[in-house]
Amino acid sequence: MKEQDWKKSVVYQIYPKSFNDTTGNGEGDLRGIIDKLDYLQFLGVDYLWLTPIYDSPMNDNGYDISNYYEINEQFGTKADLRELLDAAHTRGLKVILDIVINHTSTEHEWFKAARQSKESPYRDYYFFKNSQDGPPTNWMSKFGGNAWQFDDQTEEYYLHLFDVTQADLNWNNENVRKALYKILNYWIDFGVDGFRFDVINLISKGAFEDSEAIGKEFYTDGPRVHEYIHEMNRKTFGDKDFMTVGEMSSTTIDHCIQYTQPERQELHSVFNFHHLKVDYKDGEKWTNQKFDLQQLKTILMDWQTGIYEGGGWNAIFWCNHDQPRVVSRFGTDLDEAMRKQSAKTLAIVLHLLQGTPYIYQGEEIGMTDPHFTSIAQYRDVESLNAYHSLKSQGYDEQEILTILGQKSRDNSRTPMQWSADTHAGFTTGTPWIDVSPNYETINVEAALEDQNSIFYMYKQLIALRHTHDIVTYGNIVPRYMGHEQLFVYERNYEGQTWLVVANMTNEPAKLPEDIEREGDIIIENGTVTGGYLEPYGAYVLSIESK
Ligand code: TEU
Repeated sequence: MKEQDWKKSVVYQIYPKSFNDTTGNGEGDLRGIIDKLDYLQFLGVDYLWLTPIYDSPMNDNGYDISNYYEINEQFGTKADLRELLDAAHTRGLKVILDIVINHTSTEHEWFKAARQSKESPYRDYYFFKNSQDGPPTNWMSKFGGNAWQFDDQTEEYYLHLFDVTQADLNWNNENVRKALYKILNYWIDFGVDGFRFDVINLISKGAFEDSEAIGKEFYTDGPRVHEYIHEMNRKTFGDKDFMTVGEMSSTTIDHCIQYTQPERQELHSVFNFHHLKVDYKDGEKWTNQKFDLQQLKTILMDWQTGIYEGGGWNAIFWCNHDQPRVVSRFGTDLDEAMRKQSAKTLAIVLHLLQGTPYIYQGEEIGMTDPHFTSIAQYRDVESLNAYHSLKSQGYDEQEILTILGQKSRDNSRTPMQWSADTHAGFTTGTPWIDVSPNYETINVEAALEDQNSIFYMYKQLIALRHTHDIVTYGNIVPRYMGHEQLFVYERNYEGQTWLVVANMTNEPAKLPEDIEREGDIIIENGTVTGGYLEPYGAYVLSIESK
C-alpha cells in the first residue's frame, strides 16, 4: 500500500447497490467492485468509500443496520470483502467503510430485545418514553412525520430521527458506547483503512422538549458530542494509520473546527451540506427552485477560509448518494457540449479547493439526473414519503415529479453507466432502479476513448493534487465575490500563487479589467474572446505571488 499523507488523497464514493452487478440479480455487489479496481486505479484515486454493506432490511438501503458484524448477502460475503481489501491494497487503494452508529434498524437484536419489556437490559440502548398525550415532543423526522413512534408492545414511544425503522441509539448509556467501539475495532482488525461516520454529530441528545421548529436544536452538535467522539477516537482508531470523515448534519464552522483540529483527537475531516441547500426555497428541500450562485460561492468560501484558519479539515464534494447529480444541478445537462464543459468546470472549481475531495461514482463521467417521468420509477424512502406528503398538501402529480426530479436522492442512485450495452453494462438482469436513458452516450467506455472527456479532466485534477503541494497546503483567497457569473479564488503557498477562474453560467462572462491574464497555464477549459470567458469556461494560472 503506498504510504502518503492522507491530506493529499482523493476519495471515490461507491454506492455498491448501483455500482456493478456480477450475479445478474439486478443489484451491485462486492465482486462487482473488485472487477472495477483497475479502472479506479487508472482514475488515480486513493481511497474507496463503500456505503453500508452490513446485514440490513434495506428500508434505507443499508443505513438501517440489523447486524454490524455480518455482510448483507446481497452484496456478498466476508471472504469477498477480504478479497476486495487485498486486491485494493495491491493497487495502492485503501478502503473506507460507512458506519452508522447514531441509530440501528428496528430489526437489530438490541432493539428487538429492548421492545420486549421495559425491564430489558437493552431498554436504555434506545430512547423509549412514556407519554399519555401523544408523542413526547413535537420533533419531526428528517423523512417526514413525527420523530416518535408509538410501540404498542410496551406502550411507549421510541425516537427515530430518520425512518420509523431506524431507532436512535442512546449514547448517554456507556454500554451502548462500549458495544459500538467493539464493532469499530472488529472492522479495524479486519483490515479496513477508515470509516465514514453517518450523521455522527447527532449522537448526543440534550433535553427532550418541544421545539419552535423541527427539534434539530436539541440534538445537532449536542452537549456531549465532542466528548463522545474523542472517547471513540481513543478507544478505537486514534493511534492507527486510519482515515475518518464525519457526516455533519446542519452543523457550524466552529464545531467542525473542533471536530477536526488534530490536537483534539476527534476526526480527521468532516462533510457539511450548507452549500447543497442553495436551491432550497426558504430552506425547504421539497421545492423546485434554481440555485443561487452568490449563496453557493459565499458558503463555500466562508467554510474554506473558516476551517483553514481554524486549523480544521474539510471534506469537499458536490455529489453523494443523497444528492442530485451536480452537472444537472449546478451545470447543465440540456446540451451535450455544455454538459461536458460545465462538468469539467465544476470539477476544476471543487478539486482546487482546500480539503479532501470526494468523487461520487459516475461524477467523473458527467452522469446526469435520470429525469424520471413516473413515481413508479422511484425507490428512495425519503422521496416516496415526500411524494405522499406533497400529495396530501394538494400538489398535482406533475408538480411533485418536477420537485422529485430536481431533489430526489434517487437522482444519484441510478446504475453506474459502464458501456452502451443493455442496462449500461451494469447488470445482465433487471436493474433494481431504472438506468438513466442517456447511458448509450454517457458511459465509462466512451469516456476512456475520448481524451477530451470529463474523465480525463478528473484524472488530471487528481494528479495535480498528488504532485503540487499548493493544492493541499496552500491558503485560499476569494476574489471578485460580487461577480454574478464568475467564481474566482487564489491558492497561495511558499511564494507560488494559483488563480482559479470559472464562469459558472451558460452566458459569456466579462472578465474584470484587473484580473491576471498572464502566467503559466495549469488548466484551460474554454477560451477568452474580447475579454469574455466563454459559457462554463474555466482556466487556472500559476502567477507571480503578490
Ligand atoms: O444522511 C443524513 C441526512 O441528513 C440525510 O437526510 C441527507 O442529508 C438528506 O437526505 C439530504 O437531503 C445520512 C445518509 O447519508 C443517508 O443516506 C441516510 O438515509 C441517513 O443518514 C440516515 O442514516
